[in-house]
Formats: sequence, structure tokens, C-alpha cells
Amino acid sequence: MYLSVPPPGPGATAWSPETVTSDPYNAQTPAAALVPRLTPADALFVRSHFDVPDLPADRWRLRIDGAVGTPYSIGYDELTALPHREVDVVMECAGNGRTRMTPPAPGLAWGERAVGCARFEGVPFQSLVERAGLDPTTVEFVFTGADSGMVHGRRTTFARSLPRTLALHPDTLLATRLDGAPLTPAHGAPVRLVVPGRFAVADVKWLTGARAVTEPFEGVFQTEEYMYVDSDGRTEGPVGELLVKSLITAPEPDEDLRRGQETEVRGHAWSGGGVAVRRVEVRAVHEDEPGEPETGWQDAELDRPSGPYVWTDWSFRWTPRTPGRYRILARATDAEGAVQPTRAPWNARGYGCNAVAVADVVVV
Ligand SMILES: Nc1nc2c(c(=O)[nH]1)N[C@H]1C(S)=C(S)[C@@H](COP(=O)(O)O)O[C@H]1N2
Ligand SMILES: [Mo]
Repeated sequence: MYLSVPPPGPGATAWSPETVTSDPYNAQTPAAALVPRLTPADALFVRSHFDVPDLPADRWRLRIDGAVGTPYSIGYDELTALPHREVDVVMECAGNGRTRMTPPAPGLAWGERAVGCARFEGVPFQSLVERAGLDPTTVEFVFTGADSGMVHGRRTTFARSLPRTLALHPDTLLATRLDGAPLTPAHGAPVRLVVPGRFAVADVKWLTGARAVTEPFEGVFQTEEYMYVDSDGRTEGPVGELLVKSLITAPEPDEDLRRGQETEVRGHAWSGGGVAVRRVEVRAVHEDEPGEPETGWQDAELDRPSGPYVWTDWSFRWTPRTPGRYRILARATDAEGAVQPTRAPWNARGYGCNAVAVADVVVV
């Protein structure tokens, strides 16, 4: 099944992510790698603002300081000897689907595949804070990566903060493994933060610092980038939890289907903050019979998800009756009643595009 993906270039495999920019390297997950529930590490999309830093595990240290009782630093072997856990999480870049925004929004031209579902293994950040001793005045933790580059004319290190309660949530991990193997350099080796249920900008790669602060952090990637901004330039708030969304993985784009023959429409659906998916509806629209947008939605079958942050697999049996072009639509609803909108909610940076999923097919 994976061989249907064209090789992306010399030396690449069918699993290689599809390059969006090469300097720095940004790439999206190939379609075939989104078919299984878990995305293989070597196929998972990559989003890096700067060059990948050189950070061998044997020289890595994480410093925990700021408003804590006793600041200290920890090395890789010491970290990996601590009790760890495994969690399957949807990883989605906030800019995923940006190319579907009209009018277009500036930013990396992601299609719909700056997303994946990854199995991470790591140590709860909470357990490292316990050792330092939490100061009650702490409001946030600032997590710093080893990467830096020029932003608005100033050398800037990638850093993001989390509110104290979220940082200390037992599912917030210092991940050392992805997909059963040590993290690769592109995905943040040797240690990255993983905050399940949030857009992946929270998941600081190449983590070297964690500082407890008593005032909200105002770094560029916290207060300037990754903000929802409306058409009048007003800031509506930060990119945070994932939004309810779905993805169609079968039939494959532009696949030829036969009339009168049953086919299985399949995909995944997810939402943010550990909220479950309650419903996925599918609608197949023939080019000659567009119908009303609210007509013809039918319920897909949902698999029971294997955890709170993994995506939910869904399927729908469909027998097309008429030859011609169809657009298949999928729309997820979460347990809190949030529904995917028909059109992407426009914002100046093109974040959080969670419009209904579409797949165009031809029936012969
Ligand atoms: N240090 C560091 N961490 C980072 C980034 C970065 O540029 N530098 N990019 C963030 C963004 S915007 C995303 S979407 C995810 C991408 O993770 P991945 O490359 O492992 O898929 O990493 C996040 N963590
Ligand atoms: Mo991102």
C-alpha cells in the first residue's frame, strides 16, 4: 500500500516527508503514512523555525531553574532512568491546512498533512519539578530549545511557556522516544516537550531549559507568533488546544471508483484537550447535484480510540450510483458539541484551519 507514494527524491524512501521548504527543513507527512493509526517517525511532518542544533545525548543537560526551591540540571542517562510513560498523541501544526484559507494567509504553505499521530515515551515534567521544589509564586514554566535564528532582525531562541497547571499535568512529558526508537534530530533529539491535546508549537524540541516564572512569558513565539488575529489586526488569543477536525485517508485522492460497487471511505478524527470525538458524518456530493450544504450527511462508524489523545478511526460504506466526479466530505463533532465548519475560520496568520475534510474522486 505504501508503494503507491511516489519517491520524493534521490535517496528518499516512500516514507520520506514531502519537503515544503528546505532551509530550514519543513516537510509534510506523505499521504500513505497517514493510513495507519500511528504515523511512523521517519514519515512524520517536520516543522522547524531554525536549523537543527547539534545536541548529542551524552552532552545534553536540562536546566530547571527560576522560581523553584533548588535549581539543578539533569543529564540524559539520569532522565531516562526515571519512571516514564507512553502516550499516543495527535501532532498537528497550527498552520496545517493553511492553503485552504480564502483569501490566502501568509505563512508556510501547508496542505492538510502537517499532522500525524505519534507514540511518544517520556518522563512527566512534573516529576522533575517535584525534585526542585515548586515555589507557590510560579505562574508559568518557560521551555527553551537549543535552536535559534533571526526573527524581526534579532537573534531569537525558540521558547514557549505553559501555565503551571498544564506544565505539571501528568501527561505533559519530556519525551525521549518516538515510535519505539530514540527521537531523531529533526523531531527534537535527544529530548523534547510533548503537551498532548495542544497544537504542536507547544512541543518544544531540543529542550535544554525549563524556568519557573512569576509573570507571564512574553517571548516572540508566545505573544507575537502563534496568535489568532482577525481581519482588522485585532488579537483574538493564542493558539492553544487542537480544534475538532477530521482527515480522509481512503479513497486516495483522484482514485477511480466504479459505480454500483461498494467502497469504504475511511479516515481519522480528533479534537483538543483530551476531548473525545462523538460523531463523524460523511457526505458525497456529485458534481451535477451539489444539493444544499446541510443535506445528505450520514453517520460514519467510529472505532473506540485507544487513548484520550490518539485520533479516532472512522469508516463509512459508500456505493456511488452515478458516474462522474464526486467530492467526499467528512465532518467531525466532539463530545462538547464543537463541529467542523464548512469553511475555514479566517484569521490573518492562517492558524487552526479545521474546515470539513474533502477528497475528490471519479466514479466510472
Ligand atoms: N525548539 C523548537 N521546537 C519546536 C519548533 C521549533 O522550531 N523549535 N517548532 C514547533 C512547531 S511550530 C511544531 S508544529 C512542532 C513540529 O514538531 P515535529 O517537527 O516533530 O513534527 O514542533 C514545535 N517545536
Ligand atoms: Mo507548528
